[in-house]
Amino acid sequence: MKIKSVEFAGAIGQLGQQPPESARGMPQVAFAGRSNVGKSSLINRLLGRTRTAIARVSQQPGKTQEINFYRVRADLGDFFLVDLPGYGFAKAPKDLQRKWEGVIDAFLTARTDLVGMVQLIDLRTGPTPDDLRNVNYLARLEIPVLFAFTKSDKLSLMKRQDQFRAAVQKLEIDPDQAIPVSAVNGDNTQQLLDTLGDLLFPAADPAAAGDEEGSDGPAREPVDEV
Ligand SMILES: Nc1nc2c(ncn2[C@@H]2O[C@H](COP(=O)(O)OP(=O)(O)OP(=O)(O)O)[C@@H](O)[C@H]2O)c(=O)[nH]1
Ligand SMILES: [Mg+2]
Repeated sequence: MKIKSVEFAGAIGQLGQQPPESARGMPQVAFAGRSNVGKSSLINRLLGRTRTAIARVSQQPGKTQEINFYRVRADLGDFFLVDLPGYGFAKAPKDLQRKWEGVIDAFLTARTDLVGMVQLIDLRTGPTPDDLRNVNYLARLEIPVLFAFTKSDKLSLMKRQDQFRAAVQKLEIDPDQAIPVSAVNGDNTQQLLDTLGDLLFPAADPAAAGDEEGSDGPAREPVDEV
């Protein structure tokens, strides 16, 4: 999939607010993960906005404080990328954490146009207990999930492979559901974009036509929390 243009379309900052009007009826894919895991950075990279970021990035966890909607025009069609506030930010006050859980839960429960999620996990640490909790939560909501293991540039090739195998095992997922990525050097980000294209626009994928295997996408079973 090739991105043609992108614009900020609106945000949900409070319980009760709705997604922007322009997102209604449009396929959406949301990015979830721990604060500081690199959600906004990956979104910028996928959208080709490495020089002039559209999603704000910070070294301080807790940067994204709204559910942000980006309208994307791509060769396969128009869609929305949704940047969620991160979880697991230890310094965030408890009531703020609860507020965000409520806002995100309301959006995900009411979702009508969300076709799937990208769950980000830091490749260096692998899935944390917070990550496993979120993955189970998404499985309970029956949302199809792709896994992006971030910051792969921080590891040697050998370590990257070891960490990838360990994370896939811990998550109990098919390796095809996961991809190591780097927002810094762009490693595998085009592959992730192409996979998102298949998820967002299944009819546009000639390989999917006449698929006999009856694959119903990357939905997954809950795994044990640690
Ligand atoms: N080396 C490296 N650093 C990265 C990568 N992706 C993000 N970072 C850095 O990690 C930090 C956090 O990145 P963000 O994109 O703001 O993380 P986020 O998940 O959006 O964080 P919140 O908005 O707080 O939830 C920043 O300092 C980024 O420059 C990557 O692929 N490689
Ligand atoms: Mg962010």
